[in-house]
Amino acid sequence: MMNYIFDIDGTLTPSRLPINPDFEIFFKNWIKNKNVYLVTGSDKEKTIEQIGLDIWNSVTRAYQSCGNQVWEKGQLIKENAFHIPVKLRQHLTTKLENSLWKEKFGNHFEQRVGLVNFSIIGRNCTQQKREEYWKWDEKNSERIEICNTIMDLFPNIEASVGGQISIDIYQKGGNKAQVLNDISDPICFFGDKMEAGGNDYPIAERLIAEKREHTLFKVKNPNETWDLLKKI
Ligand code: M1P
Repeated sequence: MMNYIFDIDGTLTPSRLPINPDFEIFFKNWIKNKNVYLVTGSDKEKTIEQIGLDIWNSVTRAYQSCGNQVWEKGQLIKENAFHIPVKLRQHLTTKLENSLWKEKFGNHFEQRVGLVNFSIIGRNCTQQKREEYWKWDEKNSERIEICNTIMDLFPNIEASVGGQISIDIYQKGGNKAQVLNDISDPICFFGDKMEAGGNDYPIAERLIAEKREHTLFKVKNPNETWDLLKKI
Protein backbone atom coordinates (compact mmCIF):
# COMPACT_ATOMS: atom_id res chain seq x y z
CA MET A 1 0.00 0.00 0.00
CA MET A 2 1.28 3.49 -0.89
CA ASN A 3 2.66 5.67 1.93
CA TYR A 4 2.13 9.41 1.50
CA ILE A 5 4.43 11.87 3.32
CA PHE A 6 3.54 15.58 3.45
CA ASP A 7 5.52 18.59 4.62
CA ILE A 8 3.16 21.27 6.00
CA ASP A 9 4.37 24.90 5.68
CA GLY A 10 4.48 25.80 1.97
CA THR A 11 3.07 22.38 1.00
CA LEU A 12 -0.32 21.93 2.72
CA THR A 13 -0.66 25.49 4.10
CA PRO A 14 1.02 28.83 3.45
CA SER A 15 3.88 29.27 5.94
CA ARG A 16 2.46 29.67 9.47
CA LEU A 17 -1.07 30.28 8.10
CA PRO A 18 -4.20 28.09 8.14
CA ILE A 19 -4.98 25.65 5.36
CA ASN A 20 -7.39 26.89 2.67
CA PRO A 21 -10.87 25.83 4.00
CA ASP A 22 -11.85 24.16 0.70
CA PHE A 23 -8.55 22.28 0.54
CA GLU A 24 -9.12 21.23 4.18
CA ILE A 25 -12.46 19.59 3.26
CA PHE A 26 -10.87 17.92 0.22
CA PHE A 27 -7.83 16.71 2.19
CA LYS A 28 -9.95 15.31 5.05
CA ASN A 29 -11.71 13.09 2.51
CA TRP A 30 -8.59 12.29 0.53
CA ILE A 31 -6.67 10.88 3.53
CA LYS A 32 -9.44 8.38 4.40
CA ASN A 33 -8.18 4.77 4.15
CA LYS A 34 -4.67 5.90 3.13
CA ASN A 35 -1.33 5.79 4.97
CA VAL A 36 -0.60 9.49 5.44
CA TYR A 37 2.31 10.99 7.41
CA LEU A 38 2.90 14.65 8.26
CA VAL A 39 6.55 15.73 8.63
CA THR A 40 7.25 19.29 9.73
CA GLY A 41 9.91 21.33 11.51
CA SER A 42 7.11 22.93 13.44
CA ASP A 43 5.66 21.98 16.80
CA LYS A 44 2.34 20.25 17.54
CA GLU A 45 0.52 23.43 18.62
CA LYS A 46 1.34 25.37 15.42
CA THR A 47 0.54 22.36 13.24
CA ILE A 48 -2.89 21.89 14.82
CA GLU A 49 -3.54 25.65 14.54
CA GLN A 50 -2.78 25.42 10.79
CA ILE A 51 -4.38 22.14 9.67
CA GLY A 52 -6.91 21.53 12.46
CA LEU A 53 -7.14 18.81 15.10
CA ASP A 54 -9.31 16.61 12.89
CA ILE A 55 -6.67 16.12 10.17
CA TRP A 56 -3.84 15.90 12.75
CA ASN A 57 -5.66 13.08 14.55
CA SER A 58 -6.74 11.31 11.37
CA VAL A 59 -3.32 10.85 9.75
CA THR A 60 -1.31 7.69 10.41
CA ARG A 61 1.45 9.59 12.24
CA ALA A 62 2.49 13.23 12.79
CA TYR A 63 6.22 13.91 12.96
CA GLN A 64 6.90 17.25 14.67
CA SER A 65 10.29 19.01 15.02
CA CYS A 66 11.58 17.21 11.88
CA GLY A 67 10.74 13.82 13.43
CA ASN A 68 12.25 14.52 16.84
CA GLN A 69 8.77 14.23 18.34
CA VAL A 70 6.32 11.65 17.03
CA TRP A 71 2.54 11.47 17.58
CA GLU A 72 0.11 8.73 16.58
CA LYS A 73 -3.61 9.55 16.79
CA GLY A 74 -2.98 12.00 19.63
CA GLN A 75 -0.60 9.69 21.53
CA LEU A 76 3.02 10.71 22.02
CA ILE A 77 5.18 7.79 20.90
CA LYS A 78 8.72 9.19 20.81
CA GLU A 79 10.75 12.30 21.52
CA ASN A 80 14.40 13.38 21.45
CA ALA A 81 15.99 16.13 23.52
CA PHE A 82 18.18 18.89 22.03
CA HIS A 83 19.54 22.16 23.42
CA ILE A 84 21.96 24.35 21.52
CA PRO A 85 25.46 24.58 23.00
CA VAL A 86 26.38 27.90 24.66
CA LYS A 87 29.01 28.63 21.97
CA LEU A 88 26.46 28.18 19.18
CA ARG A 89 24.02 30.46 20.97
CA GLN A 90 26.76 33.09 21.22
CA HIS A 91 27.60 32.63 17.53
CA LEU A 92 23.94 33.12 16.55
CA THR A 93 23.56 36.13 18.84
CA THR A 94 26.49 37.75 16.99
CA LYS A 95 24.78 36.92 13.67
CA LEU A 96 21.65 38.60 15.01
CA GLU A 97 23.56 41.76 15.92
CA ASN A 98 25.51 41.93 12.65
CA SER A 99 22.80 40.92 10.17
CA LEU A 100 22.20 43.32 7.28
CA TRP A 101 18.47 42.85 8.03
CA LYS A 102 18.01 45.51 10.70
CA GLU A 103 14.37 45.16 11.83
CA LYS A 104 14.08 42.73 14.75
CA PHE A 105 10.82 41.75 16.49
CA GLY A 106 11.75 39.30 19.25
CA ASN A 107 11.45 35.52 19.75
CA HIS A 108 14.65 34.80 17.83
CA PHE A 109 15.35 31.46 19.51
CA GLU A 110 12.39 29.11 19.92
CA GLN A 111 13.07 25.95 21.92
CA ARG A 112 11.10 22.97 20.61
CA VAL A 113 11.29 19.28 21.44
CA GLY A 114 14.52 18.03 19.85
CA LEU A 115 15.01 21.19 17.81
CA VAL A 116 15.70 24.91 18.12
CA ASN A 117 14.12 27.27 15.60
CA PHE A 118 16.21 30.42 14.97
CA SER A 119 15.05 33.54 13.19
CA ILE A 120 16.96 36.78 12.49
CA ILE A 121 13.80 38.89 12.06
CA GLY A 122 12.16 37.13 15.03
CA ARG A 123 9.02 35.02 15.15
CA ASN A 124 7.02 37.96 16.62
CA CYS A 125 7.11 39.87 13.31
CA THR A 126 3.91 40.79 11.45
CA GLN A 127 2.75 38.89 8.36
CA GLN A 128 3.84 41.85 6.20
CA LYS A 129 7.36 41.92 7.67
CA ARG A 130 7.54 38.10 7.33
CA GLU A 131 6.85 38.41 3.57
CA GLU A 132 9.42 41.25 3.29
CA TYR A 133 12.13 39.24 5.04
CA TRP A 134 11.33 36.18 2.89
CA LYS A 135 11.81 38.18 -0.35
CA TRP A 136 14.98 39.82 1.05
CA ASP A 137 16.39 36.43 2.09
CA GLU A 138 15.70 34.94 -1.35
CA LYS A 139 18.03 37.58 -2.83
CA ASN A 140 20.58 37.62 0.01
CA SER A 141 20.63 33.92 1.02
CA GLU A 142 21.20 34.85 4.65
CA ARG A 143 19.55 31.71 6.03
CA ILE A 144 21.55 29.36 3.78
CA GLU A 145 24.77 31.11 4.82
CA ILE A 146 23.87 30.80 8.52
CA CYS A 147 23.09 27.06 8.13
CA ASN A 148 26.36 26.39 6.28
CA THR A 149 28.43 28.29 8.86
CA ILE A 150 26.75 26.42 11.74
CA MET A 151 27.59 23.07 10.14
CA ASP A 152 31.20 24.13 9.44
CA LEU A 153 31.80 25.34 12.99
CA PHE A 154 29.77 22.70 14.85
CA PRO A 155 30.21 19.32 13.12
CA ASN A 156 27.80 17.52 15.48
CA ILE A 157 24.97 19.87 14.64
CA GLU A 158 22.79 20.19 11.55
CA ALA A 159 20.77 23.19 10.34
CA SER A 160 18.29 23.59 7.50
CA VAL A 161 16.03 26.20 5.95
CA GLY A 162 12.28 25.68 6.43
CA GLY A 163 9.42 28.12 5.98
CA GLN A 164 9.92 31.83 5.30
CA ILE A 165 11.82 33.43 8.16
CA SER A 166 13.62 30.80 10.19
CA ILE A 167 16.02 27.88 10.28
CA ASP A 168 15.73 24.59 12.15
CA ILE A 169 18.72 23.43 14.21
CA TYR A 170 19.11 19.91 15.65
CA GLN A 171 21.58 17.16 16.46
CA LYS A 172 23.39 15.77 13.39
CA GLY A 173 21.10 13.14 11.85
CA GLY A 174 18.03 14.59 13.57
CA ASN A 175 16.67 15.78 10.22
CA LYS A 176 13.43 14.84 8.45
CA ALA A 177 15.03 11.76 6.83
CA GLN A 178 14.80 9.94 10.18
CA VAL A 179 11.09 9.33 9.46
CA LEU A 180 12.15 6.90 6.73
CA ASN A 181 13.36 4.51 9.46
CA ASP A 182 9.74 3.62 10.15
CA ILE A 183 7.90 4.25 6.87
CA SER A 184 8.15 1.52 4.25
CA ASP A 185 8.05 1.70 0.45
CA PRO A 186 6.43 2.66 -1.83
CA ILE A 187 6.50 6.33 -0.83
CA CYS A 188 5.13 9.54 -2.35
CA PHE A 189 6.70 12.63 -0.79
CA PHE A 190 5.31 16.17 -1.15
CA GLY A 191 7.52 19.08 -0.08
CA ASP A 192 8.47 22.63 -1.03
CA LYS A 193 12.05 22.72 0.29
CA MET A 194 13.67 19.78 -1.53
CA GLU A 195 16.69 21.70 -2.81
CA ALA A 196 20.04 21.22 -0.94
CA GLY A 197 19.91 23.19 2.32
CA GLY A 198 16.10 22.93 2.58
CA ASN A 199 14.57 20.90 5.39
CA ASP A 200 12.78 18.52 2.95
CA TYR A 201 16.07 17.74 1.16
CA PRO A 202 17.27 14.97 3.54
CA ILE A 203 14.15 12.88 2.77
CA ALA A 204 14.58 13.26 -1.00
CA GLU A 205 18.34 12.62 -0.77
CA ARG A 206 17.91 9.43 1.31
CA LEU A 207 15.11 8.02 -0.87
CA ILE A 208 17.37 8.44 -3.91
CA ALA A 209 20.60 7.25 -2.22
CA GLU A 210 18.95 4.10 -0.84
CA LYS A 211 17.18 3.43 -4.16
CA ARG A 212 13.85 3.23 -2.33
CA GLU A 213 10.67 2.91 -4.35
CA HIS A 214 9.40 6.50 -4.37
CA THR A 215 8.00 9.51 -6.21
CA LEU A 216 8.97 13.08 -5.27
CA PHE A 217 6.50 15.93 -5.71
CA LYS A 218 8.38 19.20 -5.38
CA VAL A 219 5.65 21.83 -5.06
CA LYS A 220 5.74 25.64 -5.13
CA ASN A 221 2.67 26.14 -2.92
CA PRO A 222 -0.36 24.35 -1.38
CA ASN A 223 -2.48 24.93 -4.50
CA GLU A 224 -0.04 22.86 -6.51
CA THR A 225 -0.29 20.06 -3.91
CA TRP A 226 -4.09 20.23 -4.13
CA ASP A 227 -4.01 20.03 -7.94
CA LEU A 228 -1.69 17.00 -7.80
CA LEU A 229 -3.86 15.21 -5.25
CA LYS A 230 -6.95 15.69 -7.43
CA LYS A 231 -5.16 13.57 -10.04
CA ILE A 232 -4.07 10.77 -7.66
O1 M1P B 1 8.74 23.59 8.76
C1 M1P B 1 9.74 24.53 8.94
C2 M1P B 1 9.27 25.79 9.57
O2 M1P B 1 8.14 26.30 8.89
C3 M1P B 1 7.72 27.53 9.36
O3 M1P B 1 8.80 28.39 9.30
P1 M1P B 1 8.72 29.98 9.19
O4 M1P B 1 8.12 30.48 10.44
O5 M1P B 1 10.17 30.34 8.99
O6 M1P B 1 7.91 30.31 7.97
C4 M1P B 1 7.26 27.41 10.79
O7 M1P B 1 6.15 26.56 10.89
C5 M1P B 1 8.37 26.88 11.61
O8 M1P B 1 7.88 26.69 12.90
C6 M1P B 1 8.90 25.59 11.02
O9 M1P B 1 10.03 25.19 11.73
